[in-house]
Amino acid sequence: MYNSVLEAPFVKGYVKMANEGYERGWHERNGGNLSYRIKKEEIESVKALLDFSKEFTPIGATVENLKNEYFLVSGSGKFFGNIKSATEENICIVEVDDTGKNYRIVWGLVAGGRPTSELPAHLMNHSVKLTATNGEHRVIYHAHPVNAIAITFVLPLDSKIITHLLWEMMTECPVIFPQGIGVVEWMVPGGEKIAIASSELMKKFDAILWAHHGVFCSGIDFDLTFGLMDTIEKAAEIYVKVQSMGGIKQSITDDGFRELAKDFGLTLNEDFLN
Ligand code: 2HA
Ligand code: ZN
Repeated sequence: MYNSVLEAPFVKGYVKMANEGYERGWHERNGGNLSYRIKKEEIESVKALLDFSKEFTPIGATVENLKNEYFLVSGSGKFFGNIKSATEENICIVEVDDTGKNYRIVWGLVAGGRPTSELPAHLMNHSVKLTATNGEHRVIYHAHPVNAIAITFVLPLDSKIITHLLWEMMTECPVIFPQGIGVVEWMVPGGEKIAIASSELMKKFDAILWAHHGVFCSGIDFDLTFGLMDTIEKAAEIYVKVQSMGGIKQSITDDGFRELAKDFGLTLNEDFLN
């Protein structure tokens, strides 16, 4: 159907989002990673261009409900800033085998390399979200936005406290993340422990703050997932500015949040209200 995988709209959407994140300054060096669970019809549209000759290798996690799924993912050690100009060198399509334990690269990373070091976290989050959203969510995005990281040095690492403050920072925040944000204490990245902690929280939340590291977001498509990251980072930036002006003097009340929820038809996470 296409002469090159690069022509497929899902690849173009991925590249646009990765580049936007880079331009925001959320991806220093090789920071961050992005994965997309490819739709059946999308993978069919490029199947003739894929290479199925490589061996399967262990994921480092078991994701049974993702068996035989395909993902577009960034490469380990690759720079987001290069994805737009050298797409095939920096991202790849991986296929999960029929046990959900192994993957192989079927396209991309043409100069060599492996998928993101956070592949276990990405696939475990996809696995949880596939179940939790009935297959609606397809994008998992990890970035290193400055202000969201900064607040984890001064606020208690508590999902309720951080969510409530971010909700207060901009009226649209509770509309965009009504369930709130989960917080994971500092852990070594890339491993199974952080992947398990994140995927546990992903059962409830669409966004997770990794203390002193970054943010993981889940969403239906590229725009919504990017928009969630952008909103969280903007709210965190407002908080940093408010603190630098002497701190909160007045704010939105919990009754205000409840009114907003009523008018907007939202179900706000009551655990995070007082
Ligand atoms: O890709 O962001 O968490 C580098 C990272 C690891
Ligand atoms: Zn990271």
